[in-house]
Amino acid sequence: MISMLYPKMTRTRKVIDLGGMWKVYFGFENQGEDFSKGIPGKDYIPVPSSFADLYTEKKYREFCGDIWYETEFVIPEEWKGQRLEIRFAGAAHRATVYFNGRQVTEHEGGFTPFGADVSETAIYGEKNLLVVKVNTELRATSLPNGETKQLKNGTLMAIPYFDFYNYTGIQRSVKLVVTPFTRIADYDLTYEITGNDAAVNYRVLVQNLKENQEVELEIRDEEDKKAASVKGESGRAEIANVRLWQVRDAYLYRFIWRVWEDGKLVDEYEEPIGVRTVEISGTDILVNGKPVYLKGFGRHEDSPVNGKTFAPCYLKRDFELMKWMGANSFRTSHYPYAEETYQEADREGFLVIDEVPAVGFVKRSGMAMFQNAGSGVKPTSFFAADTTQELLENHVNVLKELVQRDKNHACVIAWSLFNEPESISEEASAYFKVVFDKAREFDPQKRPRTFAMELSSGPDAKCCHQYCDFWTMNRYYGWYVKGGYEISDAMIAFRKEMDEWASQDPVKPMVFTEYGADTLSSEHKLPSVMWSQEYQLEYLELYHELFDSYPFVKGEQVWNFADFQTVEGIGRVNGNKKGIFTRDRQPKDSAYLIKKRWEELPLDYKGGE
Ligand code: GCB
Repeated sequence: MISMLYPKMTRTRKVIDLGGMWKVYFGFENQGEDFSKGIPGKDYIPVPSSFADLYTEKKYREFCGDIWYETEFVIPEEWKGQRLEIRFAGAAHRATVYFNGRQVTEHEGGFTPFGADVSETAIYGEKNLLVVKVNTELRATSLPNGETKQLKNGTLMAIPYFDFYNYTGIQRSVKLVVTPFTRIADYDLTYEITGNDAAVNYRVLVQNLKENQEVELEIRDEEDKKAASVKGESGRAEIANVRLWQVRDAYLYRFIWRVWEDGKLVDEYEEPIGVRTVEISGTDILVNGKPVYLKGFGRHEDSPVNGKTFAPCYLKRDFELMKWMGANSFRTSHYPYAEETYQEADREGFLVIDEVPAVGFVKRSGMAMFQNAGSGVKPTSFFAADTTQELLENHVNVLKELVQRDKNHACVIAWSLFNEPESISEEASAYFKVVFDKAREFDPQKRPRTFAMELSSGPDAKCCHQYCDFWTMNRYYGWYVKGGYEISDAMIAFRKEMDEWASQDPVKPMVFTEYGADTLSSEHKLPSVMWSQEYQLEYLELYHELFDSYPFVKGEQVWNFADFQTVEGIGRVNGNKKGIFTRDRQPKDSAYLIKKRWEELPLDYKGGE
């Protein structure tokens, strides 16, 4: 098993970043050939990167199929006897890894880490060859969901059932992690807060732990004072006068795990950890027992030229902009983000709804996808396919990897298990039950679970929203449904729907995870027309009025933080333009409107109502 812990240098561990320019080979004519012992050609590409926007020819941008990557490096003789792991933070959508010509692992899913123990396959004191085959196809069994078709000229083309661009490749870091064979591989934390004190219940997994070895947890505060110290593979650490992690007021303790043998340090690992609780009570979302109102965004990992490459400058800029807006939360729409995003959210006190890449579970592409929200057509057949069982296995697996990776982050307050799936058939219900139960089973902190519901998952569609601990809504009344001059009718329909939600038993907290209008930053028009900045402002004001009039609405995450790349077609003008910021992160007029509102809304807005 590889460890999902973020790779860190400590007194007992080394981490070597293998990123840089790697040789690459796009199998235009040679799909299916085996290059595991070395790849042809002379083309080099940055790792990590999304390849799509790097080249000048369309055949690269739209490439679909197998891409081969290769790099080589020397492993020093003195590392013999230690455990060597090659760790990929994410390669989309599936990868096969070969080390010195031998297959060492394969992985399905583009947004969670995987890797292999290569201690045995390594050649010490000499050059080692790392080859990776990445397959970029979308499939009926893949998360995200889609299909791959063959054009008449033989070329493969990915057809996503979602609108964000299908950026692929080795998009996140690749690291060589050197640890002792006895190593800290995983740990779980849960908290009980009583008065000024906190009890931390923990369980740590140490691989190859010997009988004469002892495990220790030491907790130090931000002033580097010891807050607690306990021994054993599981137990309870008491922190007196605890300083809790609060929304936009983060406090992080250092949790240091050690393995000792006869007074000698065997392994050491540490992470900054925020102590906090999360629960749902009536129509409130409680953090540390107090109601919170979510203000923020649905986002994407998307930026010019980078595509979905993890881009640290955009990470920093995005957090600065979110803080400037008065935001306190976001959803990782529509897939697990790079690990560094959650680390930053922990430091900045942001609340994160962490989403599984279960998007496109309606089997619609192109214009049909955009028009759906207003069509009133209820999709019912998605989960009745022959491929459903395999899809479910992949879904549960990626969910397991996600929870394992992110479970100790204070910022993660909920799991979003799907985005806009078909949710009204019996088959859907059976499928949802498994996924929701698994989320509960995997998460030691038992965080609230939800799925982002599109219009056909309305209050009448009882079969799936019953599984949610809180409701999350994606709504486009006034955009896909009766846009422009008809928006007054759209808002009447919207209020009718809201009244039906208000009469559910029980009523649960509702967070709007999407609402927005495509807006070209170049367009002004008085009076407004759709796509103008004025229309986005009018649309948002109507939504704010509606949110304010329903006490159980406990959050608003506008779609989208920034304009982002989509597939080409008549429904999108070189990208989705619902951003409050442009793709290069400059504000549209709407940013000032929302900023004013969010700066005024108290954190406990409508708490207890
Ligand atoms: C949605 C999807 C999101 C799209 C958005 C839109 O409902 O969840 O991925 O980008 O609508 O703008 O159409």
